Parts: sequence; structure tokens; C-alpha cells
Amino acid sequence: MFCNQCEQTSKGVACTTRAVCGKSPEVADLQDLLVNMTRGIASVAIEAEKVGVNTVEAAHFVADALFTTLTNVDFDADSIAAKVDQAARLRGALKAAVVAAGGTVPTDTFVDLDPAVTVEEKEAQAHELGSPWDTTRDEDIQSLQQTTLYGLKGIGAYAHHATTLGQEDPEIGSYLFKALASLSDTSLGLNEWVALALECGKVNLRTMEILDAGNTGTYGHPVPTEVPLGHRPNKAILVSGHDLADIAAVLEQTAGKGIDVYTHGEMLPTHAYPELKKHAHFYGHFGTAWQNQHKEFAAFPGAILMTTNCLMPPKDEYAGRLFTSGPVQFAGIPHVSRDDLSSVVAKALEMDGFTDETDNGSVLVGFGRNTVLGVAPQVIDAVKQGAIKHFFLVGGCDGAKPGRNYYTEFVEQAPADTVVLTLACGKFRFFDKQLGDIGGIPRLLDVGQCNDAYSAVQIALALADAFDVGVNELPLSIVLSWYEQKAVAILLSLLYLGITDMRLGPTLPAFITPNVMQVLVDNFGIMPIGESAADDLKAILGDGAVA
Ligand code: FSO
Ligand code: SF4
Repeated sequence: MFCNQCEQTSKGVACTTRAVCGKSPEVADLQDLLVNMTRGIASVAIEAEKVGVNTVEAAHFVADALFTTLTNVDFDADSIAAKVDQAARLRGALKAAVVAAGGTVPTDTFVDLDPAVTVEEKEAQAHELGSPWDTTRDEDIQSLQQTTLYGLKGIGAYAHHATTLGQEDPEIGSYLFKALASLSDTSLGLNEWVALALECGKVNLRTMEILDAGNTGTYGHPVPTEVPLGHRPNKAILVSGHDLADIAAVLEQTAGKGIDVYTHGEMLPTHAYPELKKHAHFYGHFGTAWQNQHKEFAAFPGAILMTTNCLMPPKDEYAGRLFTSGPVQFAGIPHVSRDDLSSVVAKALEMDGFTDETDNGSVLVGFGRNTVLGVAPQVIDAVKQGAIKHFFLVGGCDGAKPGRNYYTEFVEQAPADTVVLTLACGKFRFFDKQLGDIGGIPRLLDVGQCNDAYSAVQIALALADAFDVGVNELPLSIVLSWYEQKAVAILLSLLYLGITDMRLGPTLPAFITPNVMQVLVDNFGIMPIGESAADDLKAILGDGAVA
């Protein structure tokens, strides 16, 4: 195996014998095989588009397959092997349709590759084929290929959620096909790969936009909502991951059954959606970010549903009450569909649930673009009068590295005349800090999940418009934490928008070579987070700025 796609990669280089995330080398190889199968589908789909053959099913499959290979999603060799077979069937049907429409099917390794029959044989075949990018090429081109491929996985995840909510854009599928097919094109040089990587950012922005349309169109615009961090006596289900359709189904199928629904991790912002918060049994939030799930799931006295990443290999203490849905799979853990959650409900009813009442305070969520722009005149006034001096967007993923305390310190030490916007699970480093308000505007604004980076971008663009400046001239600094490939896609979106001077941590991606990093430094002023949050705050705001 060779995998360097996430921040926790072994020794900051690559997982080659043992995966830090817990996936087996066989699963890693099978994931590579599945990505390689999507490359074959992509090459055929490009021809299909030329001769007018419908490629919607291929686009959905490719997005879902890429999502499957994202960090902490699918640890199950059988399920990945089944998707490889499905890819071969889909590719075969697409080839036949291309021929029937008068087109010519291209030939290359992945258009022609016949997957081996058994899971073991597929593993051997996958091992032989190796990584999806061309390791014989210049290392900077490889770096850009990897960056793009990891961004594609992020797009795949967001496109999957958008499709679930009925949102489509054929441009997304067309770009996935083009970028995947480009992995085999040795004529492409550095400039072409820089362009493909930035286009990945553009297409990801569009994907997050249609996901936003799906989320807000189906469940309403988030509204400021106080979410208890404690619990009350009742049976309980904990829902983690990012899938709004799944938590909506849980809420519907538990209504009137004497079960309270709690969120974990990236599900916290769902409390703010009117069509979800209307359920009286949608009670509170339990725990923090994904990397704490071994302790937190073990302490939860009810059924647990993991709807997307980040799943960790489960502990025995709670494996018997854990369920997965959507693209998430783990051998031995029941996989359920949102159409029938009866086994999750039955498990929750069978367990004690919470038997006492505990008040752990609360947090405020629901500061998506609609809410924030609804108070834009007050925000603009506060800036003009000097009550708000600076905005920070401190967002991204959480993870296990001790260096991530930087983000807690950064937010704690941000001066009282600054406002912090946050999103994704990195917020759990500071989500319950009481930062107060500035003239009624809370100093800590939870914009939502990682995909709500779209919402944060809309807020920044609207403020830039109101002040008649570019986004880079706003009193706004972006401090990102990354862990997995959705964060790569979001970073590419911010670069595509031309946003400069972002800070990135806790470490720089292993797949970015020094030369590619230099391109990012020269063109975008991107920089790693510093040793000390206080020093970075001073560098941004000037001396004496730290609270
Ligand atoms: Fe966190 Fe995991 Fe949402 Fe990522 S749960 S780390 S950026 O998957 O997607 O924020
Ligand atoms: Fe290693 Fe991350 Fe790849 Fe898992 S996803 S094998 S931890 S680089």
C-alpha cells in the first residue's frame, strides 16, 4: 500500500505498511483499484458525452466511488470489491451505448481492465497495479495529480450529498471525468496540472453551492439555535457524520417512540435547520469531534449511527450498538438504509438510554449566510464604528495531533474587538468557549459543516461588496486546519477564488512537494501556522493585539 492522502499519514510521509487510520493494506490497495476503475469509466464517459449518451449514472457512480475511498469512510474489503465489480458492469454498459450511438470506445489500461473474480485476487491485482497516479513522472506533477485526485474525492463526497437531495449539475460529472482521464495523459505538464487543480476548486465550489441549495431547500435556512450539551432521561440515538437526509430520517422514524436524538461531531449544525429542529425529540449534542469517538461512543448509552466520515475502527465496548449508512462500511457492523432504520430504533429501545439529567451548558449554532447576512447592516456599522476590528475564519478539520491546540489558543486569545467565524469539526477545539458579543453580535459564529465553507465564502463576498473592496482587502484572516480530502477540495476552492495569505496547519500536506509549495507561497501567500497562536495574532493584527 501507499497512502498519503490525510494529515495523519505515517511519519508525515506516507502509510506504506500500516495505516494510521486503521484501514488494512488490502483495503488501501482495493481503494486504489476502485479509483483506477473510475478512470476507465471516465475515459469512456468522455466519449459518451461526445456522442450524446447519458452519463448521469456514470457521474453518480464515480462520485460515490471516490467518496468511498476518502479517509475514514469504508474499511470493508468486500464492499469495495463489490463496487469494483459494479464499476466494470457500468463501464461495459457505457461502452455498448457509445458504440450504439456511433462513437468509438478508447482503449487504455483502465478502460480495458477486467477485475479479478475473488476479493483476494482483486487485492493481488490492485497491489500489482499500484497507485492511481503516474509515479514515473516528475515529482511536482505527481504532487499536483495527487492534490487534484484528493480534491476530486472531496467533490465526490459533496456531490453524493447533493444528489441525495435532488441537486445536480452535469458540469460536475464532466469535470470528474476530465480530471480522472487526465491522470493517464502524459502530455500534460506542470501548468496544465496547476490549471486542473484550480478547476477542481472551482467545481468544488459549485458542488458545495448545489449542496447548500439541497440542504436549505429541503430543511430551510439555519436559524440561531441553542443546543444543550447535557442530556435528559430517555432512550437515545446518537447520529454522527454529515448526511442531513439520514438525520432527517432518524428524526422521522423515532417520532413518538420515546427516543431522544443527539448529534455528534459534524452533525451539530443540523440543530439549526427549521425542518429538523421542529422535532421535539431532537434534543442535544453529545461529545466533540471524530477523533474522540472511541471514548465518546463508549460513553453513549444508546444506539449510534455513523452516516459518513469520520469513522474509526470501532471498539468492542460499542461495536454492538453501532450502525453505518451511506458510503460508510465496516466489516461486522450492520449497514442500514435511511428507508428502514428499524434496527437502529430497536437497539435504542432495547438499551437503557440516559437515566439522569445533566446540564453541561449549551452552544449556539445557525450562523449560515442567511442569518449573518440578515444582520449585515449591524455588522457593517460595527466595523465602521470600530467596534469590530477584525474577522477570523478559523475552520477545518479536527484531528489527534497535539499541535491542534494552536486553534484553541488562537480563538481564546483573539482580542475582544474581533469576531470568529468557524465551520467543520475543527470548531470542537473551542466551540463551547464563552466569547461574549459585540453589540449583540456573538463573537463566535458557527457557520456550519465543512461544506458550509460555501456559506462562509458568500458572507465574505457580501461583506467585500458592502465595503466596495476585494475579499483580500477585508479585515479578514483565514486560519485553516486540515485532515482529510474534503479540506483539500475546500482549500482548492479558496485558491480558485484568489484568496491570499491563508494560514494552514497543523502540518502541511505530505503530498505537496517543496516546488509546488513555493508556487502556493509565491502566488497566494499561503503559510503554515506558526509555533505560537499569540505570535500569529500579533503578525496579523500588530503588536499589543492579543487579548
Ligand atoms: Fe471533520 Fe472528518 Fe467535515 Fe472532514 S468529520 S474531518 S473536513 O471528515 O469533513 O469536518
Ligand atoms: Fe494513512 Fe491517512 Fe491514508 Fe489512512 S487515509 S492510510 S492514515 S494517509
